[in-house]
Amino acid sequence: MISSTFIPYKAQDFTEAEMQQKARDFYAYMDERRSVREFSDKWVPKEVIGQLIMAASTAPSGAHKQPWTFCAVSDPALKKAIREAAEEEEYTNYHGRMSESWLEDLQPFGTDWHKPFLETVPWLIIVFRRIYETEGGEKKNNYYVNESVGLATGMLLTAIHQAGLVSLTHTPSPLKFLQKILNRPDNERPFLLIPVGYPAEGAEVPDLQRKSLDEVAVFFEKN
Ligand code: IYR
Repeated sequence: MISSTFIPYKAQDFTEAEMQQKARDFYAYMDERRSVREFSDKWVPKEVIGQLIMAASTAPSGAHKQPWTFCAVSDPALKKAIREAAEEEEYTNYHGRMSESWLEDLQPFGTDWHKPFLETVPWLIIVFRRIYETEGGEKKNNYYVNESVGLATGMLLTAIHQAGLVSLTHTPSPLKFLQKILNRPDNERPFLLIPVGYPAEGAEVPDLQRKSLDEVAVFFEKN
């Protein structure tokens, strides 16, 4: 329950020069984050995964409902079941369900329906959207669920990066099989599947260019 009392906000206190430096450094650091598809099987402790999830769960959310559930899977039998179901859907995607132009757009990434990393990686985090809560036997819809869960997931990816680990934002589609395999309740809907671990030795990533500031921002300046 949210308390209706207010407490002072502890403001951070940087000089403008410090702020400039921090902004530059953080951009440079975030620019090193890459989606990785080749994972090592090296173990990552459960406590670390828990802390990363707690960082994600600090995201803002509609009416502070925190409408997310993060399922963290290291059980080999479950990882195998998830891999098999994901590969079945992806096989259909790559053999007819995705358009020619979509397949063309994916060419540079070298993806196909094989998803061995779903078993190799120490942890799979499956993010669920909680579309409603049941309070006193009554269904109450959550607010801005997609926005909230998208924000939390972005913060999760940031937390994973700053811990020195790598992840992949994996979107097997449709995702419904995750609900079944993990036996999640009706108010939860799968959102994303995120393998988390160390990169495999010699892992490679596509040589991508990111858009410039001019391409992604428009400033409407004061005089
Ligand atoms: N979900 C498929 C296909 C895929 C789609 C997009 I858009 C990507 O950026 C990458 C992959 C897969 O995971 O292979």
